Amino acid sequence: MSRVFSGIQPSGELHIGNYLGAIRNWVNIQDEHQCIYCVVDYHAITAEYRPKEMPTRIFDLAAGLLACGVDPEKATLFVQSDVPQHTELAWIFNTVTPMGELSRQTQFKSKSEQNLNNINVGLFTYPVLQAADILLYRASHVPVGEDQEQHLELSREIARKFNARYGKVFPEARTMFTSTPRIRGLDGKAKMSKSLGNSIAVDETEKRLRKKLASAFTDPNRVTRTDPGDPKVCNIFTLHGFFSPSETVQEIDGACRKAEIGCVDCKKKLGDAMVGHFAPIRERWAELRADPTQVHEVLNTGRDRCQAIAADTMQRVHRKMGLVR
Ligand code: AQP
Repeated sequence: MSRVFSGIQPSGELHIGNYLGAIRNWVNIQDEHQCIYCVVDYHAITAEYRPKEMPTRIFDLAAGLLACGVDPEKATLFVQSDVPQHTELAWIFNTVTPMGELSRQTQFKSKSEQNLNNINVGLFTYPVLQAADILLYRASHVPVGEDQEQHLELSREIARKFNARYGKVFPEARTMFTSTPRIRGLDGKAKMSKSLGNSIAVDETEKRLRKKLASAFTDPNRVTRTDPGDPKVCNIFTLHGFFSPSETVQEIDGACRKAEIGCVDCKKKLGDAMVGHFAPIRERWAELRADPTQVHEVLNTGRDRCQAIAADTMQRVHRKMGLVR
């Protein structure tokens, strides 16, 4: 069984970009791989946040992941700050990471534009900590969305640099994408993202979900109800592909092209399908919120397993680097 690692930030709502771009994969592969999933709270602190809210965010995200189908019998779920070796290895990786490569990371550029008042060093070295997250567990595969590909390329380079300088410890982790690694937001253009305000949460109430869908952009060339639409460019149609039965998707495809269905009805059908899809997840999530001990037990078990692997990796790292007495 190959080892898989992936993480998600407790930086706000769990949205359907996270769900379709990453979490779906997390759930699908847990039978065939040894999966380690992490709530990456040290990453989340690179943006402004309220410390008082963080414990709830961490708990709620962990509960949400379990509700989405992460199975603690099959996969390990834990919180990053419970395993101090993440930051220890990140420091070591700082010493082999080329400054030039780090400066070329596009996420740093876009995040710093969004946070002009708080362009911190942690935001800059975020990909180094991410490399440490993955390589601490010597993971060979990382299921993520397309936005993370550049970071993963850097993690491979860091592994190569470390191995070349000190001797082989780390594999070069490969990226695992879902069939749609980039989910667009309600604007139909940009990546769905909490910070862009174009997202739909997994646990949206039915009322809010329908309201958000009503505001979503469709085919920009379809101006009136009688214009034929092009499902290929419509984000609502893309979402039907995930949530509606294939017959409905085919019907909508034909009807939209012939202007037999308008965007309002098309969105209503999508709303029906999404409400049905997410109902069991919302229900399970509510149960877990009501019984926090279950979630804490899962996270404690995850912490213990991960601490053991992390200690083993750091022992190998220290030996190779001569950091021993
Ligand atoms: N729109 C997306 N399409 C596909 N995959 C996505 N992911 C995030 N957005 C999309 C994937 O979700 C996983 C968790 O990533 P994260 O914790 O880094 O989430 P995020 O980047 O915090 O999500 P946001 O909404 O984009 O946050 P902000 O706005 O704060 O930057 C990753 O595998 C990611 O690829």
